[in-house]
Amino acid sequence: MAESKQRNLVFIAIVLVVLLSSVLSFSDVLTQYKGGWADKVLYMIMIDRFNDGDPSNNNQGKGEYDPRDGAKYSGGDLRGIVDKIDYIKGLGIDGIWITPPVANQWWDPWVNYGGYHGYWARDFKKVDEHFGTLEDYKALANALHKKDMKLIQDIVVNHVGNYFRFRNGKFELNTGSVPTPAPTQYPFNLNNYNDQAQRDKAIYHWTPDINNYSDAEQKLYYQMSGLDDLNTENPEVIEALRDSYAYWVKEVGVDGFRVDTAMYVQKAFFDEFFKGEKGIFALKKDFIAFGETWLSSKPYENSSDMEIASYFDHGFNSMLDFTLMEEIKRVVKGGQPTDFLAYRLQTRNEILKKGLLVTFIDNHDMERFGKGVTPNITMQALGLLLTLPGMPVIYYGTEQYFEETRASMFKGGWGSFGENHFNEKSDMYNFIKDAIEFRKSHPATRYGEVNVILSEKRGSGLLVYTLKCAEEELFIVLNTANDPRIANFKVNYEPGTTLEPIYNFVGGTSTPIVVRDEGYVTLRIPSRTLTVFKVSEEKSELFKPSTTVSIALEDGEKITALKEISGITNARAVYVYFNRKIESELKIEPKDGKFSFTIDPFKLDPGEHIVLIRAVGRNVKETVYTDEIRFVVELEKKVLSEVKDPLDDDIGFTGTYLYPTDATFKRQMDIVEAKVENIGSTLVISIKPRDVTKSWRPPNGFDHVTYQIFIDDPNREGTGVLPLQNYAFDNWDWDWEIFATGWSSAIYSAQGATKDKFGTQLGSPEVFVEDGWVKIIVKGDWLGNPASFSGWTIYVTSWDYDGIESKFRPLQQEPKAYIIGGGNPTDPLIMDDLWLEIK
Ligand SMILES: [Ca+2]
Ligand SMILES: [Ca+2]
Ligand SMILES: [Ca+2]
Ligand SMILES: [Ca+2]
Repeated sequence: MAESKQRNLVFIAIVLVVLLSSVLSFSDVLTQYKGGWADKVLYMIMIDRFNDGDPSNNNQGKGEYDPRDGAKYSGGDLRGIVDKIDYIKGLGIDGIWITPPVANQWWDPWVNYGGYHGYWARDFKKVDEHFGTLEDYKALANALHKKDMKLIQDIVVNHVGNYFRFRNGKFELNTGSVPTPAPTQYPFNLNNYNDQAQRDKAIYHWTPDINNYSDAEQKLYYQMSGLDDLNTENPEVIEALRDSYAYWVKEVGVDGFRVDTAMYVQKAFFDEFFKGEKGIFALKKDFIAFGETWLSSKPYENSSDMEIASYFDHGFNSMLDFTLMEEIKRVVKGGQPTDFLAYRLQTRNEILKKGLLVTFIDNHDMERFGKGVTPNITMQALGLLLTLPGMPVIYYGTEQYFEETRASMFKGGWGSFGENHFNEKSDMYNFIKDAIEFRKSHPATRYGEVNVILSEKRGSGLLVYTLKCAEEELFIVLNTANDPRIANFKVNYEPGTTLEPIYNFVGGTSTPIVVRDEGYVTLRIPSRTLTVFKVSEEKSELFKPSTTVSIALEDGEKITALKEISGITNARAVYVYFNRKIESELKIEPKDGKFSFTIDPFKLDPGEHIVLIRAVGRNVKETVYTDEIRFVVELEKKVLSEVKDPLDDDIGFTGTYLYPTDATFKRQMDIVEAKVENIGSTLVISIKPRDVTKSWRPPNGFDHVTYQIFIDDPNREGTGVLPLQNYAFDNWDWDWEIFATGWSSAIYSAQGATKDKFGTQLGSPEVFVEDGWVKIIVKGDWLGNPASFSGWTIYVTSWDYDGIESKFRPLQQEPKAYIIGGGNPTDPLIMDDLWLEIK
């Protein structure tokens, strides 16, 4: 009786919150999370790779354990986590998210891979033998709770391991599966389609593997990567899953779930699973459930953001923020326009009103953010994450500069190089610790609404925004470029207001900003920094300079040819800046109050550019600026070279190479045709592959081929070595390398390139598919804005890249599911190639 009354009250409270949230401001809505999950920072742990607290459980004697092999168990366990709670807590972490601890399929002979990661269940209600016992799990929960920390369990409801398949329409059982040929828990053990009684129970969807991820029907009801798809519409399955997972809440005291592969299960399932009297939420107060829906939105597009948010209407009270992760990667790591991030942050303002977003920069299923970049870039991304609303998650090993996605923290595990990595003195550990401390003392980082003031439409550079909540307003300045920037713009503060820098995440500026007449501020920001400013109570006296300056250029003017710009000033010296780059500074001494300079559009990329003039009078105090004036460069696209390539030559230099045997491989690596065009100093490289496939949902629109493209400017000295491809030229050298896959892209200069290492990353070119062509846009800024491409050569090669392992697919004598055959490991990793020569 009392309980149902309480429930009614809860119901009324929820209705009120829903009603109010339509009229409440953003920060009012977010402030409701106060004291709850929005105040927390999590740490994600892959149990097998974190710490080994009990070596006796490592080897279960079925050939499934081998720390030298990344596909097998390494020995980490639940007790190992207990031993390292102080290390985790020391970072300022409030809770951990662990990969599934449940009993798994240890080895799948069909794919030659192990279930050490926990996502291939054998029994949802039992702790895996490698990770310990139920008592160990309870001990972990207790140890965490004693330190006021939370425990989030990763759960899977879409599938178990891979115990059956349909091949060419024929049903097969995975009889060689280790340790058992089928799940051991009822009713999931009823997986034999050939047994009429089991077939009729319909515990599974009796369907083939997904081969098209854009088919909504396949996504829900087919087998994802061969993993046996549960019939999540069957009430018996729903009940068994609810019972299995309720067990961990009741028995162990788990505080929340992260739900794997949520978008492969129909949404109505989660209504039943979480809500209602028998639902998971009824078991524990303040329970959190966040879903994994790995979707990415294109720049300036929010359909995936909205799709993720739609799960708030189906049981989830929080969701993983995949679109923010992708955007941070594109902008901070990839050097793409900060305006992309500006758009995403403003989209999030709306979504955060509906539910909590769980934020991250990488996880166990993707290349680590820090892979291949200098630590200050990772720090910038983390600084951003830790000053934005949402619940941040730090993936284990980030604090120790890990680059390998699933490397081990403990010396006995795979990828550890025989060392323990629990170093509380590492700079990154302390960086994260300080950043979390800053977050906890500044409510605007947790409940602040983002208001973007300035962003960069051309590429990397400045992003300026405020974060405002009831208690405070912060002013954030980010520079994602590798060079210092200057900007002059209007803000919404009274003249004389001072903005004090209160935190520098990666060595920013310590100079306060004073708002000048008419609300203008000028920023000079070092490369790769993030600085937080706060409005100071004190007002500064303003000096009124008598300097004047103006130029004869209309805002928005089109420029199609060399153009001289004239100006008038009473200053001693004027300084011209293009596109907010301090390094572009051009100093001019005016004569008789006049000056002029030239704009050369051929040295600029097409599109919008900015020019800013600083004029200095008798002394520095007498400094004034023009407004930032925009002009638009318009140039025609010209074909520089085009070449047709033979069919069937995707066989390597030896003529013997064979594609991997997995069914998703077609003839993607056979290049049919290629061309290169220029628009001013920007190059557009187009490649036509024989087959364009999208078997694994690649955001760039193609998979199972990666292009390594080498560009030579004959006036520069580069290198003849092709990194990681077992090949070197002795009579030709390249200056830039483009790496392009369906998931990622990079441009490297030859500087620092060796046979084992890419050169220096300059950015991330835009890559997309159009009418069967893979197109790559190489900005002129990266190539030093050459006035002509005459005499340049481009060498195009194809191979395939494994994004999870972050390496080129290996070459061996025998082809395997994901291994290229017909060669030796030391032969060149080049399937097909061609040359583009520019006259
Ligand atoms: Ca162990
Ligand atoms: Ca499914
Ligand atoms: Ca299967
Ligand atoms: Ca070819």
